[in-house]
Amino acid sequence: MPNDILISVTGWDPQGWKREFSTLMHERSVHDRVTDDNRSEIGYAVLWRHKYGLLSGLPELKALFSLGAGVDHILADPELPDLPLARIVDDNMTMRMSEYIVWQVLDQHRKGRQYRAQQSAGLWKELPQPVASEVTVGIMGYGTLGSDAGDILKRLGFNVIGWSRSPKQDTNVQIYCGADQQSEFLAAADILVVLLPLTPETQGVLNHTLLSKLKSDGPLGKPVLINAGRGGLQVEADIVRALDEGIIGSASLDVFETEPLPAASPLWARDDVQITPHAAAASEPAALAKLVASQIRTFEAGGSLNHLVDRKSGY
Ligand code: NDP
Ligand code: OXD
Repeated sequence: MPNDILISVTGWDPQGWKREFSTLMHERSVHDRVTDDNRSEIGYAVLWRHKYGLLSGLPELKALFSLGAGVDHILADPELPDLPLARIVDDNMTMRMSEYIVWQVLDQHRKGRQYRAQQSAGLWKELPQPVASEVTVGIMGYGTLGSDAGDILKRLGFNVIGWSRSPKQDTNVQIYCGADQQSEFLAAADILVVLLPLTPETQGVLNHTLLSKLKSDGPLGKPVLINAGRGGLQVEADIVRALDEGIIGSASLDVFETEPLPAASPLWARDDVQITPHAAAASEPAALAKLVASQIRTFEAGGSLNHLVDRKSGY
């Protein structure tokens, strides 16, 4: 039965992934391109921003794997075959994302930007500092990544709340749910952390109207935005406007409407915006190839794939 693996990635070097899969699954071939010779041998496709249309010409394809937690880059393929699609849920990735979120929350909370500016100016001046328990971190998208970051922030003493699509029973934080409770959630948040997937429902959700609903008189002064979900969630012109109008005080952005962020973007020059190049939680071949290889082995033994994407909801 055809069971070769196709690795189709853009923006990343495929060789590290090819090496890992070749070592873990040495009984089969691993390809980084489709040729007339291998087209009918490919059983599985491992994807990160693959070339759209590529998968529709593979007659023996049985399952698709995203090399990231997000799958918007796969679902946007207009010729995507109707096959099971699994995404990454892995401790290595979760830990990396929680590191990023905790780093940004603490930097914003402890006034890192202001102290760095003071150091540049040779200024010795203590700034007022609320204790963490006075600050509410609202996490939009309380799934795998959001809930792990939430747990750690809670242990650091922050008041954590979450927003998700469906209600949650067994969380140790207050969860607001759906459009009905969004305004109440936003009005309670001093720091808004965004870890939503990009779906038709969430596209452009971080706009001026939403940012205007954040708590305006919290212990940090102005509210803070941290987005590590997807660039398509945010309207960058609205973020710039909200910063200029003092609706938000600063932003940490890891993801952008267009990546790499174009040189002409007004975000680059702002000292109230902290930019990282979609680096919050890198996909590490050594860790994640193991997960995908074990999923393939389970699938071939007749078991079910974990972390399957629901195409209807888009995540
Ligand atoms: P999950 O699917 O585990 O969690 C997604 C959360 O978002 C869930 O709580 C879900 O609600 C909620 N959600 C989805 N749609 C809506 C909606 N319309 N309204 C309200 N809540 C909604 O995903 P992960 O936590 O694993 O990953 C989240 C995203 O993080 C990825 O999709 C990806 O885009 C991004 N990411 C970014 C990285 C980076 O380096 N910058 C790295 C890894 C991921 P419910 O619980 O009810 O389903
Ligand atoms: C992901 C990402 O979705 O790195 O995993 O953005």
